[in-house]
Amino acid sequence: MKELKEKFYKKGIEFAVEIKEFLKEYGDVEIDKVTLSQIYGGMRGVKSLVTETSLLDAEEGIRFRGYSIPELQKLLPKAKEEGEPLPEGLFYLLLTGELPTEDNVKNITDEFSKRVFVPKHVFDTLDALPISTHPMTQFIIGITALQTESNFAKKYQEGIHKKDYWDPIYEDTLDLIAKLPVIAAYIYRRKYRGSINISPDPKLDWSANFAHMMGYDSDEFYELMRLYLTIHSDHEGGNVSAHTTHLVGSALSDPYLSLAAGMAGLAGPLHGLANQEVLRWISDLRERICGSCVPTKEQIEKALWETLNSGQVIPGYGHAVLRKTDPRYCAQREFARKYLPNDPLFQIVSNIFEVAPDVLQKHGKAKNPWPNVDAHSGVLLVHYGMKEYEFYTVLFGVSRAIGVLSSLLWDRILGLPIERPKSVTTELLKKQLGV
Ligand code: HAX
Repeated sequence: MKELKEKFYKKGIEFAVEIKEFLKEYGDVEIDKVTLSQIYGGMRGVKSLVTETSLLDAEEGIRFRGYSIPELQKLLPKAKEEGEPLPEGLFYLLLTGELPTEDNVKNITDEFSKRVFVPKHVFDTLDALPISTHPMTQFIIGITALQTESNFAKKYQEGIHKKDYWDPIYEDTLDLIAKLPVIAAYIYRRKYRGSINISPDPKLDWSANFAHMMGYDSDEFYELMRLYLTIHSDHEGGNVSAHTTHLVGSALSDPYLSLAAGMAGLAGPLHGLANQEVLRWISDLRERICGSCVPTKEQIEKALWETLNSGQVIPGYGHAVLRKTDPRYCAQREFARKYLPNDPLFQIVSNIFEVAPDVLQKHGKAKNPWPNVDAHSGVLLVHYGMKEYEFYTVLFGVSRAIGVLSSLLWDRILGLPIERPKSVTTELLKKQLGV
């Protein structure tokens, strides 16, 4: 693992020099103008952040270090031939910008395995919460309780040179990614399986081990987790979970606190919680209409209109940046076609896909009527028996940690400053415009 750390350091300091020169030459060049609508409209489209790990194109979808999801499904090392990529490989790619070898990936798996220990006080903290506590709330509390282990927080108190920040943050990043599945699985087993816990298995890769600790030991579920944890990891820097982690980290809050803040953002229904909302929407529909049947397209269309007319959103549809079907949706759809083509819930999700874009277009509000990542993940999980949809966003969070922590690490090696955009009042804006 020394090799990954050394490689990251070398790439980091080289890139920091490159950026310094870039800024020296072009620092005063204006890139885009900002409109009044953008200032009021959630800063949509305003280029005001740099995130090196991934880039989102409205038409094409996400590229991780330049690679699309189908490309990574071919190029990243796998646990089995023709299988799904190992997210450890994606982590290597995000940190170094290079595709890993099988050995590189194996070293990361081994390293995560060595770092799985979670101190007892974290479990005690979780045990003190009412069992009804939402899994995302438990997850955020679990991460915060684990903050006692932060290398960065300790080093900062001892006094550390700013050029060395990246080193303890690197250690915190690896520790966190290794330990999150243990915390997440503990929450799952505590809430839904009578607190009968399953120990990690050091022979398994990171995703399979997570599946194992939750109690899902089939090759197909392992494959699903590898795909799921790869594709949910990163979605450039402006989304709520990535931006929050970056923002909080910019105050030099350690990676534990920064990630907990990012996860609080992911827990919003317009962001990561949408995956639970999709399943809730489908379950409510089935209950109302026909119990366990497959609702017809007409019934789905009627239910979509009812949701819209009652002032609610269609979960799993729309996106702030994307203007086509999310490739993460497509990757999951392909998985379903391969492993569960006849699953009734897959049939329902496919029927919604046929009806919802048209309804949203007729409704005339959403700029993007196409499905996003969250429209498809639940059906795959339910197929393998994970019906507890309140837990789904925790799975998302474990994956998202790979992306946001990789970016945080890059922030610190590049020496990015505390974030502090300027806010204004309407009065000032009117004065500025002379109106
Ligand atoms: N259903 C109903 N209305 C929708 C909609 C949807 N799925 N998507 C957008 N709209 C509405 C917006 O609420 C907005 O209405 P108002 O003008 O009344 O405020 C209007 O259409 C324009 O919105 P937009 O510009 O197209 O979309 P935004 O960038 O404002 O919001 C969202 C993007 C993802 C939040 C939005 O599409 C949405 O609420 N989708 C449903 C929730 C969801 O699936 N979230 C997950 C997104 C992916 C993700 O982050 N995963 O973690």
